[in-house]
Amino acid sequence: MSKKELRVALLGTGFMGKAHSNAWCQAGHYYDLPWKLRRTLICGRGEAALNEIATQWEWEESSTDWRAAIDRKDIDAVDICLPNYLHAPAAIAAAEAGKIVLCEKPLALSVDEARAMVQAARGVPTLVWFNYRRVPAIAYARQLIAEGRLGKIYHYNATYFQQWGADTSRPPTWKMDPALAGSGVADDLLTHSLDLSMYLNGPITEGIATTRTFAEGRSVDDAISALVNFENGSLGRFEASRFGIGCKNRNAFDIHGSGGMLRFNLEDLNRLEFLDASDPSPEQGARNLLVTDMKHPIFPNFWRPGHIIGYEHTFIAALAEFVQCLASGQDFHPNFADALKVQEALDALQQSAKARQWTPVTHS
Ligand code: SOE
Repeated sequence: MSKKELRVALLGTGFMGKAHSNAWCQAGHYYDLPWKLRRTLICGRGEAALNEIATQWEWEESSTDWRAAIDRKDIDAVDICLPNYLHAPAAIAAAEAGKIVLCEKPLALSVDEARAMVQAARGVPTLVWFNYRRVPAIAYARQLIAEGRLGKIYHYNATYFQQWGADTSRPPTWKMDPALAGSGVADDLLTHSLDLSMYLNGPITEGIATTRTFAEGRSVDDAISALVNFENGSLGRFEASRFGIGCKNRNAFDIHGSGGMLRFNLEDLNRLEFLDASDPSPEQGARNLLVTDMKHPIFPNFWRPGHIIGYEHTFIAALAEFVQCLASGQDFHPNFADALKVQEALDALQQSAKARQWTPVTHS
C-alpha cells in the first residue's frame, strides 16, 4: 500500500533553510516513517538563492512569496525559517489555513506575539526547532536526571558562546536589526539554552540579567549574563555571547546535584561527561561517555556504536519524531506552548536587565 504523503512548503533559504531541507530529505532515510515526506514548495525572497537551494535540495517548485504556501490547498505543512519578525504572521496565517506548522526559534518577537501564535495554532500540530533536544548526549542527560542519578540538583550552568559578533567587517544581516530580530544574542542563542534548561531541569521562576553591546553603533545585544532560580530549588547561571572569542559554537552546560555531575559541550556533541558521586571518593572522576551506544536514545536511528553523528542529525531526529507523532496522534515537544514558556522566561530576563532587578517569570 502506498504511504500517505505529507506535502511541505519551506519558507526561507538561509542557513536554516539548508538545515531544514536536509532534514526533509533525510528523515525518511534513517527512520521508517509512516508517511512519505514530499518537498513540494520552497519560498524565499532572493531569486538566485531560491533557485540554488531549490535545485540542490530537489524542491519541486519555488515561489518568491511565502503567502503562496498558505493559499495552496496541496500544502499540508508549513515550515518557517524566515527572519524572526515574520514568524508570527506566517505561523498564524498557516495555522488559520489549517496547516501543520513548524517554526524556527525564537518563536516570536514578544510574549504577546507568541501567545497569539499558540492561540491560532490550538487546532493544529506544531513543532519549534529547538533542535538540540535531539542531541543523543542531551537526551541521555535527561534520562539520567529522570532516573535520579543526579539526585537533588543544586546548580544548572549554561554557556552559549559564538565569536562572529566581534568581526565588525561582516555585512550586517537582519540579525543586527532589532525590528527584524527582536534582540541580538538573547533571542538567538540564549533561547536555545533556556529551552534546554527547562527540558533538563524544569521551570524557571525568576531571574536577573545584564546585557552588553560591545560593537560600536550596533543596536542589538552582543552578550547577556543571567542568574535564575528554578522551581526545583536549584540555582541557574546563563551566559550567551557573540563575542565568546575562542568559541565557534560552544553550547555547553554543567549540572551539579547531590548524586553527581553532568557536563556537555556541543563542539564535541557525541560526548557527555558524567561523574557519579556514589563512587568511592578516591575513585571519583568524570567519565567521558561516548553517547553512541545502541542503548542510548536517538543514536541507534543513525549508525552503529562509535560511528559518530553531527549537527544535521539533530534536525533529522526532531523532524522524524514529529512525523511519528503526527501519524500516531501523540503530542510532540517542543511545540508552540513549550516555546511560549521560553519566550516568557526570556521576557522576564530582558525586563530584569532594563529594571536592574529580579523579575518573576509569569506564565499565561
Ligand atoms: C547563530 O549563529 C546560529 O545559527 C543560531 O541562529 C542557531 O539557532 C544555532 O543553532 C547556531 O547558531
